[in-house]
Amino acid sequence: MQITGDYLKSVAVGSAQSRSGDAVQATGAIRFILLSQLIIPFILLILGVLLGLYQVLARAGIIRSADIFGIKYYQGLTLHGVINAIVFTTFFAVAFGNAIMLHQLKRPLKVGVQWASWLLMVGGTLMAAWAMLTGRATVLYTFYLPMVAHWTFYVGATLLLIGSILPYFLDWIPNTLAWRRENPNAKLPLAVLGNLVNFTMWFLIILPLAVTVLFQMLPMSLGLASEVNPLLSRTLFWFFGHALVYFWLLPSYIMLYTMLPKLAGGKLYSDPAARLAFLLFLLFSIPVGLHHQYTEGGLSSGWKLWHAFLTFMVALPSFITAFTVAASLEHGARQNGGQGLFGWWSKLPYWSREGDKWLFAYFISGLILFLFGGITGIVNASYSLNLVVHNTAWIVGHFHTTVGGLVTLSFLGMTLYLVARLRGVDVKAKPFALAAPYLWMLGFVIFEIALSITGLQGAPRRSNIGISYLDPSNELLYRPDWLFWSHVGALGGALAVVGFLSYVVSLVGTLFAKPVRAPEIDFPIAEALHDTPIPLVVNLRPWVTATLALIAISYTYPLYESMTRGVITKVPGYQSIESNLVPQQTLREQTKLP
Ligand code: HAS
Repeated sequence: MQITGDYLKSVAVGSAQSRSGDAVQATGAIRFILLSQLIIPFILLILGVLLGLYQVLARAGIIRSADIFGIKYYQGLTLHGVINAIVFTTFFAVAFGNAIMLHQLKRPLKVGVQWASWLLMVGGTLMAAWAMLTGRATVLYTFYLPMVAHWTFYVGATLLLIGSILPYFLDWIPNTLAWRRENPNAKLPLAVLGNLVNFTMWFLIILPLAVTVLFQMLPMSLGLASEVNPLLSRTLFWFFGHALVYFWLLPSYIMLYTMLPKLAGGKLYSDPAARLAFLLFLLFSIPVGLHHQYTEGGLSSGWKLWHAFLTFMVALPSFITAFTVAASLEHGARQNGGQGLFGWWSKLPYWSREGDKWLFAYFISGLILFLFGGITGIVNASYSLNLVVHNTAWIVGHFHTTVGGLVTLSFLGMTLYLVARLRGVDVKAKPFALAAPYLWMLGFVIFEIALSITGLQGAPRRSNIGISYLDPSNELLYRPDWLFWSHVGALGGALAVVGFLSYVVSLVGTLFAKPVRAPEIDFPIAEALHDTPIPLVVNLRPWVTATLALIAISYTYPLYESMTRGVITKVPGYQSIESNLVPQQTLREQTKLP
């Protein structure tokens, strides 16, 4: 079927199963929009990744200059976090969502909607990028108050988020309803269910963020308000901020459930288990935000404990995923001739260059990193253990094996895959494409171990410790015991960057290769081994109702407490970076022994 920029009538096809694997051709405006939704964030990601290298070298005390190419430490940290964790992920989730809906439902996307979404996202990103690059927004990617940025940062972020939700309301929901009318007895394709769950959650969490941005951050930045309640801002931010991590994760889970089993040579072990995992994410992803605020005064411990309990519940769908994915891998490996208790591990296509099998390397490397990310996440979630690791380098290790691990690797792999399909070319420089995820994984395993150790030793996060605790000339603060592992962490970070550069070689080669076939969208969708229909996981509606109820139960009182017990702070409004910076020399002098 050809999907052009114009509206096309859908084709009647038998069932959801028979659709999977059918390619749709992509041309015109939709092809341009999809390709640019993948390429624009990738270009920004190059800057984001290089600034990550700067962070790790600066923190280890290997670079001690006040800035690099004019970019100062917190400015670089903000760019690194916002580009990698917000811009790259959001653009990818929309592009991938569009491609999945097109491919699975075989219904066209509306060109007007897609252009509106594109313009808002690109325009918003440019505004926020201007604020960050000119030093007017050094508020980090967790931009809650009382830190203040220039108003363009907030407006830019708002436009990006509005643009990202438009396709959900104006394309995907109408297309799903139309598909449902045509196929009243068919099961919604699994990838479509995962995508709809993800963007339903996305919509629900954008709302609390919008409240703090529109009613607290913007008025403060513009100097229209002179007082603010930072506790309320943080509670609203984390209402958004934890589910945000599952907004990053679910596109990866869609790939793990629907594509990885086929690449491994087998079938998805259980379709109902996969559906249950997605629906449990909807239920438990949002009412857990207080686990970021365990140490925050003003919120009572009973509610923090409730959120801690729900945080353990949100780990459940990942445990289900670990089991289902492992079983699917085993099934695939045994189809390839694998035998014995562990002997089948050798029959997986770790290094295969055949067809699309190179993509397997991205998923398996991501899964191995996610084992570390999952374990450290469980530690973070524990109310008492969190006191040991909160605000330390440990947390940085955790999120570089989750969002920086499975999420980034699967997004990079799928970007390369889709760019090749949408351009009608074969993936170029496959050995580089294959080496990239393994180098990245090895780098971040080393990085994770090193940062976990320095975190347990007490090394803080969000701090340029290279010019304080790791500066031997600083008699008061110097911590030689942090030095070794900080350098090991820098080595890990550098190795991951080498992996990324290897990926860049393949992506750029693919981007400029001569087309050999018509552009298309196709995915290696696996069939399910166990596919018994279970009514509990077929209908979204009861899950959405239960989700809303659980959010209301979990957030009504904490929000009331934040409003009534939060300390109201006087604020001067936005001030330029120069007036806020403590010169490096002054910092050194302030911390010298008399
Ligand atoms: Fe987290 C902080 C708890 C998952 C991201 N998290 C963060 C921050 C980020 C982040 C960015 O409770 C920092 C925010 C900031 O800047 O302040 N997190 C959890 C828990 C989970 C979890 C319980 N986090 C994620 C994911 C993220 C992410 C996913 C990004 C995508 N996190 C926390 C807490 C904090 C936190 C506290 C606040 C800490 C503080 O004090 O500030 C769980 O969802 C994790 C469940 C995962 C598993 C792993 C399952 C394993 C699988 C792999 C199987 C492998 C196979 C391969 C099959 C249970 C699926 C085997 C094959 C072979 C060949 C071996």
